[in-house]
Amino acid sequence: MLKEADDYLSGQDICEQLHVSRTAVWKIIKQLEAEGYEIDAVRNKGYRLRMAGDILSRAELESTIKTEWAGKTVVYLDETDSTNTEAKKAAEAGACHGTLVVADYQSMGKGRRGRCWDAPHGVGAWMSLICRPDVHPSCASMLTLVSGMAVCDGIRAVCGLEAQIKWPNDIVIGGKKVCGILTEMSTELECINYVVAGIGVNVNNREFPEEIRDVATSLLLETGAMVSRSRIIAATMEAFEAYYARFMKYKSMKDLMDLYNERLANLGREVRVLGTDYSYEGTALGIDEMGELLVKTEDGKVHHVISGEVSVRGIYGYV
Ligand code: BT5
Repeated sequence: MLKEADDYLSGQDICEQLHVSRTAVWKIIKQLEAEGYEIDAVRNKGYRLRMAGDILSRAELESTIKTEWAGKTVVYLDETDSTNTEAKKAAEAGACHGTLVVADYQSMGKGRRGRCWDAPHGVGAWMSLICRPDVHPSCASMLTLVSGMAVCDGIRAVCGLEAQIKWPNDIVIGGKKVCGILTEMSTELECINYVVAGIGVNVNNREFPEEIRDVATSLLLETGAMVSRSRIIAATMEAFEAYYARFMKYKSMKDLMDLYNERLANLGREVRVLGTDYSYEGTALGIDEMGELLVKTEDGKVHHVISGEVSVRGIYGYV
C-alpha cells in the first residue's frame, strides 16, 4: 500500500482496508524499517515510504512482481546452498507452476557440469522458477533460451542497458557475463514432471573473485549506480510469462526465433564449437526453431549445434 500511495497514507486508512488494529499496523511498520525500508511517520498525516533501496524479502518481491503466474508464489530465503536444489525439493513436494525460489546468498551456487556459481550475500538476483510445461522432455532445453530472453528484456527495462545473449545460457553486457542460467528437470517416461529454470544475475556486485574478474560484470559496474534486485526479478518474471506463452503456442522457438536472434551476441561471429572429441570453427548464423545454433563452416556446410553437448566459444574473446 505504501509503495502505491503517492503521498502520506493515514494509519486509519490502513487499518480499515486491512481490517487490523493500529497496533498491528505500527508493528508491521517497525518490521519494515528493520528490513531496511525508510518510512516517514508523521502525526496527523500517517506513513510515507521514503526509500525502498535494494531490499529483498518475500513482501518486497510479492509487491513488485505483477504477473499472472510467474513468480506469483515466492519462497524467499536469506541463505541456502542453491536455489535450484531448493526449487527441486519444493517441486517434488508439489509446489505449483510459477513458484519462484529466491535467495539473498547461496553457499553452493551451481553452474553447469558441476561448475560453481559465485553468489555472495546481498548483491545478486539468485532465483529459480518452477515450471510444469506440457511438452516433450526434448523441448525443455528451450526454456533456457526463453529465460535468457526474459533476463535480457528485464535488464533492458530496468537499467536501459543493451544486454545480449551468448547462446545458450549466458547474458552478457559489453562482452562480459552478467548472468548465467542453469535449467534442470525431472521427467517420467515421455513427460516432464517439472523444470527448474535457475537464473543468477550479478546486480550490485562491486568485485569478483580473481578467476572471473576479467569475464564477469554486474549491473552496478555497468550503470555506476545501485539497481533494485526486486525490480530486476519482477521485470524478468513479466517478460518470462509473455515469452513462455509464445513458446507454448508451438512448443518451439518458432515464434521467438527472430526476437532471440536480435538479442544474440554471437550472431555473425566466428565461434569454435567444442565437442568431447572434436572441434571446428565457423560463423554463428543464429538459432533455428528448435533452439539449435546454426554454425556455417568454411566448406559451406551448416551444422546444427545442440546445447548441452558442446560448448561454443568466441574465437576473438569470450563471446
Ligand atoms: C552458468 O553455468 O552460468 C549457470 C549459472 C546459474 C546460476 C544460478 S543462480 C540461481 C540458481 N541456483 C543455482 O545454484 N544456480 C542457478 P556455466 O555456464 O557452467 O558457468 C559457470 C562459470 O561461470 C564458472 O565456472 C565461472 O567461470 C563463471 N562464474 C561463476 N560465478 C560467476 C558470476 N557470479 N558471474 C559471472 N561468471 C561467473
